[in-house]
Amino acid sequence: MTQFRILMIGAPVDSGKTRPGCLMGPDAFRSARLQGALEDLGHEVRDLGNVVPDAVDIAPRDGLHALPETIGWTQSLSRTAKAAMADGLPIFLGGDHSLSLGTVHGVAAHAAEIGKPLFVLWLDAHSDFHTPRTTQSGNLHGTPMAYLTGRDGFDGFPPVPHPVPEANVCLLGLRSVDGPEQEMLSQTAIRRHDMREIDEYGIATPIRAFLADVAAAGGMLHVSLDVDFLDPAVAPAVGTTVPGGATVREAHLVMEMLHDSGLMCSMDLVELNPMLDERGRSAQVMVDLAASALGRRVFDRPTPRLL
Ligand code: HAR
Ligand code: MN
Ligand code: MN
Ligand code: MN
Repeated sequence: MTQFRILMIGAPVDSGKTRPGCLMGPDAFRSARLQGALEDLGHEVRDLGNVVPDAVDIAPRDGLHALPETIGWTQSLSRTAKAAMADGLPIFLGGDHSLSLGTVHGVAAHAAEIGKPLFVLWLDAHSDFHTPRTTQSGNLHGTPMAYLTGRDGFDGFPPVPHPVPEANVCLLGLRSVDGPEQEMLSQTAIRRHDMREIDEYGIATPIRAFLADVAAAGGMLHVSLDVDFLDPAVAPAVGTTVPGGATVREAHLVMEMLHDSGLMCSMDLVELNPMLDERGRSAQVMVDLAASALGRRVFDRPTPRLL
């Protein structure tokens, strides 16, 4: 098995929504033994500690929760991500999903520098495709995909010189997409797969097609895993639960196929709110999923090809 140099980077971002708690996420992942689980697979793992947000001189804006702080995080995480990409495979321990405004921004800068196309897999109940102009909640964790694909409306944020091409984005697990998001998404080439499609065709079908395209393009893949991708019955520790999510087995299959593909270069683990957890079980399921994405398996065999 390919061994990686894995960099654990804490991103205790809690500014992307009003309900606090995600700032404890990085330590919950540490307490659930993420580092040991990855070392058990033979990887070299370094815990680089937690990032802090840049201090920025930006005015708050009505209707947007904690805008200056979120911009500060975007700046510092973009820099951190770009540097980490040159040094190993970063896993960003969130923190709410607004951290991806920064992590993917930095990963995209790295990809552009080495001349590889960047692909993004967004495992989430939500499309997170609002802009600061369309959001109804004012919660910026609902905006990263719009920012990273180059939508307007992100005044005060770092410019996006390397937007992720729409056709390189795959949203998987959708079951809560607001009206303005539906409208904007319908005008893009973004791949979007809701739970109904997963029910009808199985989760392997869309992910297999997407990974084949990443490989054919010689691309690199960033994976952003939101706790609410999972069904709340198995992962309750998230402020934005939506019933009808992925099962533990569906999520592991995605991770196992990611590992087999050898395409994943960076990962976010986001939205874990330990205040809402039950005996640490959501943290544990997220750690187990990360381990699957990095090679944990029962039998050493290639993916069975049945079709
Ligand atoms: N669409 C809703 C909003 O804008 C909920 C967004 C939830 N986003 C989170 N979880 N990152 O995906 O408020
Ligand atoms: Mn999300
Ligand atoms: Mn550049
Ligand atoms: Mn979500």
